[in-house]
Amino acid sequence: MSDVSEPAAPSARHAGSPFLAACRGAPHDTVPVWFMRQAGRALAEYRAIREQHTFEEVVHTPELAAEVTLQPVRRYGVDAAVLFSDIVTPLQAIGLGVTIQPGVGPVIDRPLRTAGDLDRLRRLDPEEDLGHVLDTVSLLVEELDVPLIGFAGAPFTLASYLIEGGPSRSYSRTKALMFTDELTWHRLLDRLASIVGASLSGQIARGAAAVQLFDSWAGALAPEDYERFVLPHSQRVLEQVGDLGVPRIHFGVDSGELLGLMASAGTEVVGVDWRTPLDHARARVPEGVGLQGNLEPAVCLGPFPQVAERARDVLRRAGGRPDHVFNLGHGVLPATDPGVLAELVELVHAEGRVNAPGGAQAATAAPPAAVRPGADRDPVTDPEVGP
Ligand code: 1CP
Repeated sequence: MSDVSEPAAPSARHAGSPFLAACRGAPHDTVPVWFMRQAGRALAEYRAIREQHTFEEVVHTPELAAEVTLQPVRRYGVDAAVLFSDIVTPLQAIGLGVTIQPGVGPVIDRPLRTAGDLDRLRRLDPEEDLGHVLDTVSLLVEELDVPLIGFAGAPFTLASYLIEGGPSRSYSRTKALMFTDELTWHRLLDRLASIVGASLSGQIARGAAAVQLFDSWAGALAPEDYERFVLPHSQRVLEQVGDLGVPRIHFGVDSGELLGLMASAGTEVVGVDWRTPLDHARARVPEGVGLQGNLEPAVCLGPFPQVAERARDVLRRAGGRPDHVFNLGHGVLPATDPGVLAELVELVHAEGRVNAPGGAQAATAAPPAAVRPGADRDPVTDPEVGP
């Protein structure tokens, strides 16, 4: 708990935070860990709140949203909290008619598909439009001992929901707009970049100590298309918050071929999904940019000894470098046993040792010889569990 009455700069408040140190590649002792989607349906205490309230009610009620954000911090002892909200919340706030449907995700009343639809994307004033979310940030900053991660959806991922009307497998309408009307495409992403940048800036102004830009579905694109149609807009988002003194994390799913480009968008850390072994990712991302990840989330549906073996492999591949933040390769699956995640945090804290700069070989986890060759690429049977 903070003992200061004025909100101090995040860096001062969290001087000893291993998470913030790792985001900067600064010296610290223990590998920090948090989980994407650490709040939510895997936790009985979350489901209990959702029995009483809709998703939107939780997000719009600062006390409830703060409570749901704190639940996984208490349960798991993670090194960072992540604001409970959604990537579409800023779009709801400017009146786009988005609902979060249980078991589905965000659904848009009237999808955006033509140049004429662009006018529906007005500017976002964070304090005016997202006051309830920012009040949650303020409550959390008072309450938390660990840094709070703010977040937003990147322009491409948001555009995919707006154009498709909801979750998609092929993104064919999104890509159709991209390839048939490039001018409208760039104008759409430019507007989204302004909205997203404003949302992140608002969260940082209220005390978020780091931000993550989720370009969850960018992996649907070939690198040349990502570079031409998406990167300039994500770059502009990250630039907008570049001078605000908090580390930025840039994440996408299935983004192995995009990692170098995503790193070049202007970020302190790139999030890596489970398909790319962390040491391979390291070779694709320039020095000076850290890595976050990347245990296969479905491994956590299995027995803990297997989770431990795979977590040790992630640590080994991270090599004890000071610029690694342990995470899953994507969000916690709802069927995950919270006990497994609690044990996983303990393991990372007990075994994830950071080497002193220029120090000896990784003291992390099992020696390479103990790891079965190709263990990281074992297919994990993937029971159909919704997001
Ligand atoms: O702990 C946390 O991370 C909770 C906060 C959080 C975050 C960071 C939620 C709550 N959503 C998100 C981001 C988010 N939302 C992303 C980026 C992260 C990712 O890739 O997983 C995306 C793509 C969404 C869109 C979304 N919202 C989906 C996915 C739909 C799809 O296309 O597959 C879903 C299911 C939602 C609803 C939602 N958001 C959050 C929760 C807990 C839920 C489920 C709601 C419920 O049933 O209670």
